[in-house]
Amino acid sequence: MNKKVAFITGITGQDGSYLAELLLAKGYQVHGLKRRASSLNTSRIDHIYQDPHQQDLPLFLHYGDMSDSLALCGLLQKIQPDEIYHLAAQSHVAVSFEAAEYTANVVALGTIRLLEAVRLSGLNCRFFQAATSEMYGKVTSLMQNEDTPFRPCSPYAIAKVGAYWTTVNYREAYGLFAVNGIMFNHESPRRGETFVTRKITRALAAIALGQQQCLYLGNLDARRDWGFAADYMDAAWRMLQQDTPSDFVIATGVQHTVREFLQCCAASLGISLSFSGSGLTEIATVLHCDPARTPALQPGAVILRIDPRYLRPSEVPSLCGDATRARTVLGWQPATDFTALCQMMMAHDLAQAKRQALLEANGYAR
Ligand code: NDP
Ligand code: GDR
Repeated sequence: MNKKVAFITGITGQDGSYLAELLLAKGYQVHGLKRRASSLNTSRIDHIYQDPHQQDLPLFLHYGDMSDSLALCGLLQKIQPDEIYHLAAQSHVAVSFEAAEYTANVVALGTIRLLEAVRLSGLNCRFFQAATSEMYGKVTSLMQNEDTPFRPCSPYAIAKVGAYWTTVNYREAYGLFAVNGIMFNHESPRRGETFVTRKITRALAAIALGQQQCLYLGNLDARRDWGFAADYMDAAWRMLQQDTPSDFVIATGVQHTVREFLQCCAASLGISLSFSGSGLTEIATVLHCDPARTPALQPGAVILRIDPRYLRPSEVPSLCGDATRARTVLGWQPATDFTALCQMMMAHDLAQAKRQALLEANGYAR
């Protein structure tokens, strides 16, 4: 039997790397869109990408950009995918306030470009769009499902609402198997370093080893529903295997504050924290720590302060997903809970920080 062919935009990102692994394990031929950068940007997939001169691996990378319709059309005609996973985006909410037009171009228009390329190529393929809980924005309901109205409050979220409705429109207007996965926050050791979870785990690792004194964050009260990225890519794949196309919320159904994420990660290093002050003066102080595990750290050390530069012009206060449909229709459920996620990310970043320290101590790194 011929291998199924998948095309992933955003393959070099967090989700793209997990999805590529999953599809290769299922026997797919995988093609990924990679944008040109002045330095290598494939670190998340280097472990699965091998020199095509050496080995016949079913993973192919193609240069292109979501701003380039002609390139997208040409690639689809060449690749002839059975399934498209559209993950490419300027995905940072805070950055979108500073790069609103660019974000709209890549996220909203980029999705139109890709769907038009599918339509004009006459392809009979299935299409997954990476929609987001950010579309709910300043929502008032405690939990959000597929019927909850959108109230976006950032350029990123507004662009994603456009991409969401474009996907629905191509399904209704042209009968395309096109679906939105409304994914709540999902993280991993491969998460971009400037998202709050990874920023916390990297900083705590450096603080534990005495390489950094203090971490600076913005809003600690924000509540998010955090899951593990690989679980969410499993849901994306399942969505494209259904008999009929429809949209699904993908979430754990459990929410925590940013403060709780920090506490949980610190606890996994044997550090307990005490929070005092409020608003911009809030700090976190080390209450207890284990000298055997974190010899550089002393009780009483202030390891967290607030920096107003990390506050957003408009914030999403609280999100928590109701993934009942995904559980019942897709048979999907997250395999990794909040504590396991914190421990996984913390262990990864501690090991990475130790490795770096060893290299530096032996003169092999800066
Ligand atoms: P990342 O930021 O890690 O990855 C984004 C990917 O898009 C990267 O491969 C990036 O390339 C690529 N990209 C960015 N701009 C362009 C462009 N102009 N042309 C082509 N490629 C581009 O995001 P995630 O993996 O975390 O998220 C994947 C998708 O899911 C995104 O659409 C995101 O908005 C959405 N999403 C994510 C959630 C999450 O919690 N992670 C939750 C809900 C939705 P490069 O590597 O070169 O930067
Ligand atoms: P989010 O993720 O905006 O939810 O978007 P992020 O990790 O950036 O922020 C989560 C919450 O933490 C608060 N916060 C900080 N955030 C960052 N980045 N840096 C800080 O220093 C900081 N301090 C507090 C934020 O204000 C926010 O409330 C992510 C992205 O992956 C999107 O692409 C995706 O669509 C959504 O998740 C679901």
